[in-house]
Amino acid sequence: MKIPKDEILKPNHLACPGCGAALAMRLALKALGRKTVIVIPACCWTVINGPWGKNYAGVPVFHTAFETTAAVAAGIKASLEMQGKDDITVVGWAGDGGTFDIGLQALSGAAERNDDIIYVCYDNEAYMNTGIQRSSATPIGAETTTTPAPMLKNRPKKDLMELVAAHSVPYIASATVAYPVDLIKKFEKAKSKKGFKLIHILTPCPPGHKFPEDKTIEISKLAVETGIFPLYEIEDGRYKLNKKPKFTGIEEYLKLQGRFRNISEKEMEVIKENIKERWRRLEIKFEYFN
Ligand SMILES: Cc1ncc(C[n+]2csc(CCOP(=O)(O)OP(=O)(O)O)c2C)c(N)n1
Ligand code: SF4
Repeated sequence: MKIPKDEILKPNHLACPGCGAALAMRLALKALGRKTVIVIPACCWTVINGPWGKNYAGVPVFHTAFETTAAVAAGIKASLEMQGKDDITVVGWAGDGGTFDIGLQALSGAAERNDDIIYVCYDNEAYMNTGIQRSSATPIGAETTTTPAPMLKNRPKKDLMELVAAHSVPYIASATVAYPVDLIKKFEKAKSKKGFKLIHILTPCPPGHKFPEDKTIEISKLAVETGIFPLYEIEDGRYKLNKKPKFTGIEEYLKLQGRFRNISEKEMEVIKENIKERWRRLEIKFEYFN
């Protein structure tokens, strides 16, 4: 596969060094192209895109209220269609707080109506923009400012893919910045399909997850290899695994990130059990719904 050379995301954006969310946008835009409108709620990406008058994304961006990403994206798409502009892709681009929690109602509404948009959740597993508070995407054992040690996050991460799958939409995929070709292909597929598409991207965050800024790719790769972040697609209800994990390196993944520095042996066992249990359920789907 040829990766498009066009760099739509401008290099002087305002992300922290090593930001997975900035890299995710750079790769996504390569697949989406310049005929794209992006809707962004309150999140790190509001800041990354620059202050008033700047627009480092390189395509039109509509900044909206936290709760409304999917509804606004659906409205913009409907308005473009009414004007006969059918060749513009409209993307809702929100963090995990704006997707798993605060924007979930609008997301569910757009998915149920099968609105013709791509909804992207860039998942840095906490509310990073406002100072690293726990979201329902934060994994078990993570330290955040609202789950300080010794009261670490004690509930499993919400399963966004399966939640959206319950709406019977045409396309759902997970991706991460460590696998750029896979990510770009998924955006190309989402762009080519009509109806509601969800892409869930794991985007490691150096200050939030507490790791050095040159470890973003290593960490996102380990997330897939350990089985912590499965790479798969659900296309018209059919499940397809994109990368089989080795199921090793869990300790290394956790050790690389300061947010897990206070986990106990017991919490480590819970994390491993959760990975096993999730894969037990997923493998049934890969086998019987393919
Ligand atoms: C209704 C509402 N509640 C709270 C806020 C404050 N706020 C702005 S950004 C943000 C965190 C966003 O977190 P997430 O969606 O995970 O994106 P990230 O910052 O991690 O990229 C919060 C709580 C707001 N703008 N609007
Ligand atoms: S806090 Fe994290 S997600 Fe936000 S800009 Fe910095 S690295 Fe990116």
